[in-house]
Amino acid sequence: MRARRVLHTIDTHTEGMSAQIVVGGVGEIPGDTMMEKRLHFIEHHDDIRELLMREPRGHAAKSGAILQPSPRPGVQWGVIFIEVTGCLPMCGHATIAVASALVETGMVEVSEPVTDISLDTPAGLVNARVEVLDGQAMSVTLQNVPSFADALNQQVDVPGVGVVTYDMAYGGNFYAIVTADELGLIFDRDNSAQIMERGLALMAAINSANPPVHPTESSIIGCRHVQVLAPGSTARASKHAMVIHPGWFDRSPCGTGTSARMAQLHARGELPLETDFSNESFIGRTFTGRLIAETNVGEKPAVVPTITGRAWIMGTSQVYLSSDDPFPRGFTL
Ligand code: PYC
Repeated sequence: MRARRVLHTIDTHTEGMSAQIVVGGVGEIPGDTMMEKRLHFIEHHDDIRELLMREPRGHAAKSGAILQPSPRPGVQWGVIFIEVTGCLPMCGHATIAVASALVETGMVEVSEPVTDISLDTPAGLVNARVEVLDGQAMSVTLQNVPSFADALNQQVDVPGVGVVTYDMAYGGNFYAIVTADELGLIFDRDNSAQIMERGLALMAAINSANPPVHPTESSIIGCRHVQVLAPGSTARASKHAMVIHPGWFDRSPCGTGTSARMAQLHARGELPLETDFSNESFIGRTFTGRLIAETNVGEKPAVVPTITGRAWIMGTSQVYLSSDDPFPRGFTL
């Protein structure tokens, strides 16, 4: 075997959702900000994402992150997020995984009972407060990027469903938030194929009729996540199925989706600051969210969310690409 590429990774999951964290083998990606690095990576190195996320090394719901030096002075690490979806501006479950892995492998200075890690993401600065016990990361609380309700009570005609009312909110990615009832869905894992199909149909309709655009970062555009709310969801405890482009469900409760949901509830006057909010994933795991401040993003009123969850290290890998491998960028079926 002759390796064309060798990547060193820490393999984790956050409440059931994979995050393969690349800690070596990529080199330094050019850019004066993490957003510039992300855009450079998308243009010049997307083959690395495809190699790891697609089959045969990845699968249809794989996710990960690439560690980089942060261009901001004093910030410990920069992160580029890689998913089957593409390179997200921010990913909460992967950030929880990164913070846990940095602590448990000694890649940051660890203090007990709490270690604070500053992380530079394409969407902005994130602080990860890790609760540490005997060297183990027991939970991580992220202070996420400012999040906002972009537009409430929007309507769009969804082929095969009819006119659907939804809210659009941002928590590091844009989320269309809709009830299962509104899409005519029975909320049940046995019905996941229909939830996926209608969620993707709503996403496509929104992107053709009224795609969201971030008010201060024009490269963050379009909706690739649909949060389908289960009946009985409230402003204190919500359950959802997260439909993600091009066709997978988040296994975790979704950090950026929880942030967007809290911003939506706050804009509706239903979730005050300093109040716990529990968000349950399609597989029954939860993150606890909390809004800690109000702010603005451009002209939009926004909130600062925190998200608490836990990740587990599953192993480490050396991922090889042989020089004669017929699938250097993997494949999808
Ligand atoms: O946790 O933010 C998140 C996330 C985004 C996509 C999958 N997970």
